[in-house]
Formats: sequence, structure tokens, C-alpha cells
Amino acid sequence: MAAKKMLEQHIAVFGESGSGKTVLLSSFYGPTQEKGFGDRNRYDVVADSREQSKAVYQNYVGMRDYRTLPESTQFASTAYSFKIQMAQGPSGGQKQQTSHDTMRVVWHDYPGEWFAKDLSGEEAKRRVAGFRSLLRSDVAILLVDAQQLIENEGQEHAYLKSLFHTYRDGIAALQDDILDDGAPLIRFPRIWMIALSKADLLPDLDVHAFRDLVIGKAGADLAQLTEAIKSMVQSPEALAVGDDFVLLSSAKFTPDEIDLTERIGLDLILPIASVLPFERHLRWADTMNLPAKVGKDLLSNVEVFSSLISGLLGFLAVKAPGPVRPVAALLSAILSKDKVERFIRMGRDKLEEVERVAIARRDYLAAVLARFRLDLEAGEADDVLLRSLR
Ligand SMILES: Nc1nc2c(ncn2[C@@H]2O[C@H](COP(=O)(O)OP(=O)(O)OP(=O)(O)O)[C@@H](O)[C@H]2O)c(=O)[nH]1
Ligand SMILES: [Mg+2]
Repeated sequence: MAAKKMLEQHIAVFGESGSGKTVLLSSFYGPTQEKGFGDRNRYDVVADSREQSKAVYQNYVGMRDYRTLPESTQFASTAYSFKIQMAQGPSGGQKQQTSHDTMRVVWHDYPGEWFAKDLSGEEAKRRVAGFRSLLRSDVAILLVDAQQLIENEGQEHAYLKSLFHTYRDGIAALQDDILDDGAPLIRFPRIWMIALSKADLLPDLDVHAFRDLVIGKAGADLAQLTEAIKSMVQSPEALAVGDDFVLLSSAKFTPDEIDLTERIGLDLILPIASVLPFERHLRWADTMNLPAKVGKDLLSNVEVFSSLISGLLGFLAVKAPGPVRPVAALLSAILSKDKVERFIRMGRDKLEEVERVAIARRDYLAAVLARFRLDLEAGEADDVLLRSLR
């Protein structure tokens, strides 16, 4: 049987220069390297590149201990690749690690000024290459900067308008370079969430109020951005631009310190990258009449995902298929979809039970995925996340 592929999910965070992208990445990664993180969460986050690990962790320690901030990102975009590696259990190494004990999340960071500036020569080439890579992500997050909302109090619409136009113009300008012969893309982020960055600065704004602010003040501009994105993708009905909202804050900033233990929404990043797209893609594949090529791409990871949750089979009331034979490839695809669907539909009580039992069985991957789903539910209950129902 062919080796199972590792699940690899990509996330791209878009935002103007200074909107908090690099600080967000550092605040995501730093705490995962602190003592006790692996034990508490039953997984470790391991950067694939030692240099990247050092650089991002250095940003984190700089903020935490010296109140120094990362410099504005210049010249190049970078894909930071992290392995999410499941714990081995208390006695360690008794079970060999397989691709099922690991998934990978790739986080794309880029210089915010790239959207706002005319570039030429080498840097223009790097920009195209950078955006080509960013725009193969599973989820895109568009940042709205709370600091800018505050500085533009009373004329938030002007800021939001200009922001969405910058995104739109940036994407439109790249269209020729990113599309091959002008043909719309199949693989393209189909979920474009809108995030309030530096949400700590606006403590009274919950995610519903944030959504209303964006739609109320700049709904038409968001619609224009949506059109620009639609024109780049095949089957644009399977697209959610500005349907999901989230609040993010990397730390509490005071004149004396940067408190990186006070974060908002950061614990939702992995669940957003690794679970949310499956929910959405399955729903679209089910409810829309999509061309085979698009459906296949949307579901391409479902089988891998399904193999990750096979430890949950007992709970899912799906009969364990035994070794799946290659002749049954089609059957296995259907079964995978069914399994993932059952997982996606599980309510909170069931998920809590799954997590408990999976921990007892030391099936940490199943436990972590159940936890990620619970985190999304908790994010909604806390008014930090607003998921689209479409
Ligand atoms: N209050 C608050 N301020 C933040 C937060 N995140 C970032 N900042 C501030 O915003 C500044 C810019 O953050 P960066 O992460 O460097 O911004 P960027 O989006 O990477 O900018 P470019 O690299 O130029 O594209 C930081 O130096 C902080 O002063 C946050 O969560 N809360
Ligand atoms: Mg940066």
C-alpha cells in the first residue's frame, strides 16, 4: 500500500505594514517552545527549519523579556513550516511515530508594504513568487488593524475602504502574473476570514460588533474585493470571502511590558488551519454541483484527514473497514468522507467524550483533533470567532 501522506495545511495572513503579522507569528510560536507546552497540549510544535525557529523564537523572547519588537519585514516573503507532532505518552517511544502522529502547518509571512508599493526588478519578481506561494493556502486571513480604527475614530469607513481597496488593487495587479494564461485557479484560498488584529486595543468590541462594523462601514468595498477574488478562481460559488470573522491579539502591550500570556484568538489558529477547511469543503462538496476537478481538489486532503481520525472509528459508528484494498479506492474515498463528516457533525458532549477516551487510550492525535474542534466551539461561545454557516 502506498505510504500515507502527511496532512499539510497552509495559512496566509495578509495585512498592511505594521498591522501585526510578524508579531502574531512570534506570539503563536513562542509559547509552544516553553517548558510544559507539550505535556499540557499533548503535541509539540517543531519548526522544520532551525534558522526559522531561532529567528521567530528570538522575536518572542525579545518582546517577552526586553520589550523589543520585531523589525518591519522587508524584501521577501517566507513560508514558516511547523510540524505538529503528537506526544509519545508518559513512557515515551513505545509506539513508533508515523505520519499519522504528525501534521504540518505552513504559515506564510510577507512584507505588508508589498501591496502598497510599486516594485521593480528583483524585488518585483520575488513579490510574484511570494504571492504565488501565499495564494496556494487553504485559509487566508485579512487583518483589520485595531490601532488604525482607533486613529480613524469617526471615519472608520475611510480606513476600511482604503484597506479593502489596497487588498483588491494588490490582488488585481497580480492577476496576470499569478494566473497561468488567464485561466482561473482551482487551488486557491477559498476561505478568506477577516480578523481584527491588536484586538486588545478595543476590548469592548466583540466579534459580532466587529462584523457589523466591517459590513456596515465597508460592505460595498468588501463586495468589490470579493469580486476580484472570485475572478481568480474556478467555481467561485465555493468561496467564502468575509463570511468568517475572528479577533486576534498577540499580547497585552503596556508601557512597561509586553505580556504574551494575555493573548486573544491565538489558540484558534491551529484549529482554523487544520479543521475548519474540512468542515467547509465537505459542506460545499455536498451542497454544490461542482465540476469534478474542483470537487476532487476540495476533497483532496479528506482522505489524509480521515486516516488521522481512524482512531475515532469506534465513536463514529462507522464499521472499521479492515485494511482497505486498492481495488476499493472509490469505496475508501466515500468511507473517508463519511468518517470525516461524522467527525465534523459531532456535538460538544460527544467531542468531550472522544477527547477523554482518546487520552486514556493514548491516541493523542484523535484527542488533539477533538480538542481543536472544541476550541472552535469555545471561540464562538466566547464571541471571538464567527463561523460562516454557508
Ligand atoms: N496592542 C497591540 N499591538 C500590537 C499587536 N501586534 C503588533 N502590535 C504592534 O504593531 C507593530 C507592528 O507589528 P508587526 O507584526 O511587525 O507588523 P507586520 O504586519 O509584520 O508589518 P510588516 O512586516 O511591515 O508588514 C508592533 O511593533 C507592535 O507595536 C497586538 O496584538 N496588540
Ligand atoms: Mg512583518
